[in-house]
Amino acid sequence: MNYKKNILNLTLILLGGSLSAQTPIDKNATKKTQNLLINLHEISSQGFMFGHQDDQAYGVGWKAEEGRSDVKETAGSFPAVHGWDVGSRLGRESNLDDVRFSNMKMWVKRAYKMGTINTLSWHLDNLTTGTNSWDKTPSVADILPGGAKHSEFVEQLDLLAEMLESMRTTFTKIPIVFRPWHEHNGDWFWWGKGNCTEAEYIALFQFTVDYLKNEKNIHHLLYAFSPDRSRLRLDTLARQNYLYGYPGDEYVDIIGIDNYGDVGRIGGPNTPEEQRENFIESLKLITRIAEEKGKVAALTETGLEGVTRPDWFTEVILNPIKANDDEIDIAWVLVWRNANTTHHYAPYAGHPSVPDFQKFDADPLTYFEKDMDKPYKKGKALRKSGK
Ligand code: BMA
Repeated sequence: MNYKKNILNLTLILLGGSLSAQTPIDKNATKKTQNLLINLHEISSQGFMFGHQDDQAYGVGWKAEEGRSDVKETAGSFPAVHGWDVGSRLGRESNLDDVRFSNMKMWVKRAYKMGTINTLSWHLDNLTTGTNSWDKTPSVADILPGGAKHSEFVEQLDLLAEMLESMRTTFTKIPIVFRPWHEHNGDWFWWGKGNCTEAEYIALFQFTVDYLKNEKNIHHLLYAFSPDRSRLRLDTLARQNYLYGYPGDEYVDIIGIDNYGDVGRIGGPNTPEEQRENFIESLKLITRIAEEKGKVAALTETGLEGVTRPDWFTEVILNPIKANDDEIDIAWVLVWRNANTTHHYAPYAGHPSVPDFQKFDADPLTYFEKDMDKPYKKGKALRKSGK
């Protein structure tokens, strides 16, 4: 009886799905930003890009040296994704990890020109107390409209918009994946669970997007949502649990996850085998949610501090993904920053994990800078094909 209706619904779902899959939430997104999203879909169905936080800014034993990168000096090529952070406070000379904003702009441009992708996170200070992101003093209500610190927050957004505007070449605004208010299901940031209500968090995310897009006319961003795996269930309630604080399909392009707990951390509750299973499950989960919503999934942060397992890149990251690549579609995997010999997540020259990192790079499933072609032109993102 409902046969025709079902067919019609199915057609609409398929059409709607494929259309939304191609379109950023910002209906006025620049052509290159639109193309990037289409390409991210394509990339995620083939393999995944390797990303590194602050890659060009510093590494183990060096800082702001022309053309350097620990990833390049070990794998032979820059990462395909370059992560940056615009905290603690815009308007200062440098960010919270001492990266000068003027340099960051230059490196963002360089990453763009080499055919790679930039993503920004935001460890904004707690504006209520004037201290850092890890100060849990409730602040979200204060910075939302009507709150005592709202104008200070708007000032930060204005400065952010200014910075984003300046991330450009002569003719083009550089498309950027913006990933604000990350790991919000954890309780360690002032925007985290327990430090604000879910409704406040959603309002914060929505206000941020609406303000940049509608008030500041910023149209070269894709927006990423990225809960932390350590506070996520993986059982039958996983989907519902993942969507805690989700601001809605109109506010998110990238379904991300930050996962440090399933990738070899010692001292956690799970055995290495359980971690591996959970790692796979967490990536299947974001793949499913992204697929159902017509979005792109990504492992937005991960890493094993100090890369204390020399075969970490192939055994902990690559092989589990490869063994499940029919159920895992992620556009990138980004490891955190290389601050020093103990706090680093990518190898550096001479580190025991270098040979394995080179194997990881050589695999058809992984993409570094040398594998990227033109990610801002439709259908031309990659030089090598993965799956
Ligand atoms: C953390 C550490 C800190 C750093 C912060 C923001 O994971 O790396 O040292 O300040 O990220 O980048």
